Amino acid sequence: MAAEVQEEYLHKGWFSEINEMWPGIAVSIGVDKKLFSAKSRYQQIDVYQTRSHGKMLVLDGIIQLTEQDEFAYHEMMAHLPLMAHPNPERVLVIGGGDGGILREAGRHDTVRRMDFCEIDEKVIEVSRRFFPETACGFNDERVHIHIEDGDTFVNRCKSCYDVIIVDSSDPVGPGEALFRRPFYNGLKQALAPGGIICTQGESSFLHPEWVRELSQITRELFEASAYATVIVPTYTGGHISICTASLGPALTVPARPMDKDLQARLKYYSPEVHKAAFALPPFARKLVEA
Ligand code: SPD
Repeated sequence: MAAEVQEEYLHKGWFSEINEMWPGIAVSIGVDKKLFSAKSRYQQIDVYQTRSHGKMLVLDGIIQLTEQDEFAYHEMMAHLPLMAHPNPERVLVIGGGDGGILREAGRHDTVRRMDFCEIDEKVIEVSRRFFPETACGFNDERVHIHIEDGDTFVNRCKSCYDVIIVDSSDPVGPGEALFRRPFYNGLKQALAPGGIICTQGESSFLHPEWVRELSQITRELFEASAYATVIVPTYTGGHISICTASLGPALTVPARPMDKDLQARLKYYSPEVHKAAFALPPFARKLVEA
């Protein structure tokens, strides 16, 4: 039914993110045409030319990024953990075949190696073709690509990384295992002393159950954990949460000053935004403390 309604809207020039994950609510974006559509081994991949937000990447009917506002999500997912670490050298990025997190992580001079693990090679290929300004992250010579399930990859690593960033899709389809306790155990083991993880944490408005679950898991496993929020107008709800946890001190404030040249290139992250992002309204604070 949802697919039929979605098709009907498409004929009228609107992509509508109708999905059982957020019943009764949907973001709609005006589209000029579908630029690409294919089914990979794992998921349906579509690229649209929107009327107002540049090109848009959609996986299994869910918006992953638009060229106009992807910077907000990618900057916060990368710079929150990297700035909370005093000297991040070894970074692992799981998921996010568009390369946006790699682009942002690569802006840090301290970073010496970035391992990148993505289950669906096709997403990388499509992103390189249609989103060169996001996928430029793959051109960094510090990046080592592993086409593999993140859960399996992480279980082979022991004390390897200063920062691990999990840019997953939603907990339906290939991303589901990345929201479960065994995966977080694996992340913990893969961290070097003082290491930090940062994962896509859904929304306190739309998915309180996932926020509660991830908060409980990270609180039990790590020394410190905290939830942040980033505004992303083209995600349903207009925002998304970021789950962070550390084997070291609290990560709600930057651990070092930000390089001035780096700050000048950013559009969303700043040390002030870092601190503010962790301030939660009471209903959300209750969820993360439950
Ligand atoms: N509800 C959408 C969640 C998408 C999270 N991943 C985005 C991938 C961008 N690199």
